[in-house]
Amino acid sequence: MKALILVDIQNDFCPGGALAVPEGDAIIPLINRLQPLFELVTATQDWHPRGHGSFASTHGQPIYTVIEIHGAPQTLWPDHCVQGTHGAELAASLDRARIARVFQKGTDPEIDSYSGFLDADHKHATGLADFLRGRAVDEVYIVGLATDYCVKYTALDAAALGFRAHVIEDACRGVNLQPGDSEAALAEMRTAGVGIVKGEEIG
Ligand code: VGL
Ligand code: ZN
Repeated sequence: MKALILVDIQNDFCPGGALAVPEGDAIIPLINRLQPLFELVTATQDWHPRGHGSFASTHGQPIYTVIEIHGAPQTLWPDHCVQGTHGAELAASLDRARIARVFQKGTDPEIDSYSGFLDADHKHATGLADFLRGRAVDEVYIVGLATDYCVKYTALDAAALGFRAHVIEDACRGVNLQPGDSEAALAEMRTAGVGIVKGEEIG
């Protein structure tokens, strides 16, 4: 059984948002066309408390500084996807009718969670893996934002957790703090056994 996972298609990652991904909203029409091709659709939602440890403002540091938190490098972001704000809501043009459940992540004030499955410290699960296994899903297709962060870590965890994992590359966009970050992320996913496909190949 195959499932489609919609990663962080939220206002703050779309143009005009607090952490806008270039062309972040351009993927939504394709994703809406893909949804009916899957029996199960789930979504993830970046959902940070105010003063989250991944926010530059929390540390009084410039955005995009990399610091160490609990022994791991952490990029510091503009405040984004704060619980209950408009920026944290799923983008209005995303078709919600077929989304069986939304899994929130990044809720621990101190630990970031790029992956839709597990926090960065790999101690806390969102429940997505159990939900999928409970519905006999063994294969996942991942789309959304951002290719070089949450899509990448969601896909790497999906493969590590034993799902046959694919990323639909034209249904994703990257932050690209450095030019080429998205390409490098796709290469890393491919090396980890994640299939990289195009939307037109699904059907
Ligand atoms: C993301 C940076 C910070 C993402 C989330 O959804 O890719 N990126 N929080
Ligand atoms: Zn975040």
